[in-house]
Amino acid sequence: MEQLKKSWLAVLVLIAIVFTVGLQLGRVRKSGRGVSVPTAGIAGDAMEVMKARGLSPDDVYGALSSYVPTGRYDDYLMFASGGHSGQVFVIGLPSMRLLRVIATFTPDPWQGYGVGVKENPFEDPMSGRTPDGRPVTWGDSHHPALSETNGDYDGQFLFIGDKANGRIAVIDLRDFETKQIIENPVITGNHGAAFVTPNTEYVIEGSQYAGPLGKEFAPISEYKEKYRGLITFWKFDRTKGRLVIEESFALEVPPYWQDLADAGKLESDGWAFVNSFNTEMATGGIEKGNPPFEAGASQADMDFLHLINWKKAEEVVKAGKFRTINGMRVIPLETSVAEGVLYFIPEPKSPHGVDVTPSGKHFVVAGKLDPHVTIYSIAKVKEAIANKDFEGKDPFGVPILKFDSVKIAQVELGLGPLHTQFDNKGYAYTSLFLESAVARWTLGDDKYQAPEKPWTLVGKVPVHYNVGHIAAAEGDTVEPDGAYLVSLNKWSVDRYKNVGPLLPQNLQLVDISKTGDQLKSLYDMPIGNGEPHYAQIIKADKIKAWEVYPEVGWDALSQTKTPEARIKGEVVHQGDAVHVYMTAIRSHFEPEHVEIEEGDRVIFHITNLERTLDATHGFSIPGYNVAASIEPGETVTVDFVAKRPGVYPFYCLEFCSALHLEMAGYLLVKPKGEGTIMPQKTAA
Ligand code: RUQ
Ligand code: CUA
Repeated sequence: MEQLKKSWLAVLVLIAIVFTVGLQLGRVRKSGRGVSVPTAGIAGDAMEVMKARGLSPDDVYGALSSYVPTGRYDDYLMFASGGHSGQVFVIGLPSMRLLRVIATFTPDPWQGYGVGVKENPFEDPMSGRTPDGRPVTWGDSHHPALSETNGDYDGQFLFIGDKANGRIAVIDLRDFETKQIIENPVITGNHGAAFVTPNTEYVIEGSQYAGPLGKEFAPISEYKEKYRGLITFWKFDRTKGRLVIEESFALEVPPYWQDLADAGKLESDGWAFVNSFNTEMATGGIEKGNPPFEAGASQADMDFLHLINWKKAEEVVKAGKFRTINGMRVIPLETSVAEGVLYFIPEPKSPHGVDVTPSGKHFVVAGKLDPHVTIYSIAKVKEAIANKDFEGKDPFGVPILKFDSVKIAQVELGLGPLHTQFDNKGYAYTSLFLESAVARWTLGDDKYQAPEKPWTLVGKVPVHYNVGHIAAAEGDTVEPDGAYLVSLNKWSVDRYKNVGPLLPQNLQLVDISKTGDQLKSLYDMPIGNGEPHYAQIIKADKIKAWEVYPEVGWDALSQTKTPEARIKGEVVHQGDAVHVYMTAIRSHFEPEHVEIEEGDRVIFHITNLERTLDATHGFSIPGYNVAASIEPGETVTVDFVAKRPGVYPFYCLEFCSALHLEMAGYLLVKPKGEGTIMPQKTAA
């Protein structure tokens, strides 16, 4: 009751604010723009709206806290993985508006991605191929990682892992386009990807399901001998914006089903942390009367957190102590042990997330089947390693640190803890999958100090339902922002009007700006696409995206001006190929007739001459599976052999002007041997 009274008081105050602001806006509008907007009685109207729509004080609080009026921008951008849609979603906060879907592992005709246009990574032979040589056209994107400088998001690049096919994609945040997809040549699949080291020296990719290295065959009866996990450190060349396999390396690890990863920072810089959850080395086979994986992999009380000294690993590679598998330098397991690159730390009960705190002093592990989170100290870890204070070795000879000598706290939170995030008030937040809640608890002796006593649970907020990851504003950096947290819920069940048996996921915005147990869920965002796993949230003003490409004739893949750009359309025959240098500007293509012969290879180089924000043109050739997006200043290439004669109207796909429908032309493919109709220029 007391609570209710307080809430109503809050609403009355809010309404008073709305009323005052409304009045002033009204005055400004009347005098400033000469538009008369009735303002009197806003408070009354707001009350009526509340009543008519049956809104509670909390609803109004949520609405007013997340609403971003037209023309105003969001404070944060959230990059969420799209699961097996293969894409990346860009969502504004606090409005929770979807601003962009970045085509990443899956073709998207709107973006001219994977549908006949050359300027995308599908063309690259390293990007992943089916056994018969075709590009792989989907992915299971899990963990996005923003590039970092000194442990802080720098807004330049985004990396994301494809769990299904063991690939990493690189997205350039100047134009929000995918520039590279690179497949791990040693192991199939990943999960602990992508996580970056504090200066984006490396992008970490941890495998999930063990397999024979080099993607070869070995019977499952030889699991212990032949199956392995792999932790890859992909070297990132920031100038080129590419991961470079020649400078990357990987560690062979036991077949323990490695899970999530995180990179150390500040005090733990130089270390990487990777969970595992099948140290039992269960091999399943329910149909043969064996325990299923879910039972076999949950036997032991402890699994092993993998602790990797990647700076040491760099030296080992420099000293040539590796073997090369399919072009990747791999440090053998026994070498990692001998050189002090790899250690194990016991971690309770099928752990899932491992997260490094803002100071880098601590790392937090959540055991799915344990109601606690366990907090370890990197100082204690270093001390234990220096003193060789081990409890023994695993079957592969890896030294195991003593749980009690490196753990500094355990906090009981509730059922099914998964992932942890941080704020700037000394709190940590952990998702509770089984409880459908997010728990807030206090860190001790970290960068910030909460008012409550360290290592205690201080509050929970229910979420709907089955939360996987959570993401807090700048929550993985050395300087988190607090303010907001988004709960990425797997199930939405009863939250929305049913639209059939395949339900949307539910992303919930939570206000974490106040202390103590004051956590408020503000807004529900259904996402009817893919399945967002993880997300990172960056301050919007750190992103400096281009409005139009820097110069007319820009090749978005190499991020340079291309010699294939023209400002006047022309057709040039060159050997067997017909080069069509085409321009696009409101509202025509030039040339509008393209006449070729059956069997000709035709290469369109289409340049959008526009310098106006948003003046994008499209280019489609129905029947030849071509859909291009040509953004202002961009040049794209479409290259195919015209095997089927006929008349193919091509047209602009974007509604670019009032005469957009007239922005069209004809591709005329004459049957072979019928002579030239239109005079065309021939290259010397
Ligand atoms: S994980 S299931 Cu990030 Cu919790 Cu992929
Ligand atoms: Cu250009 Cu429509």
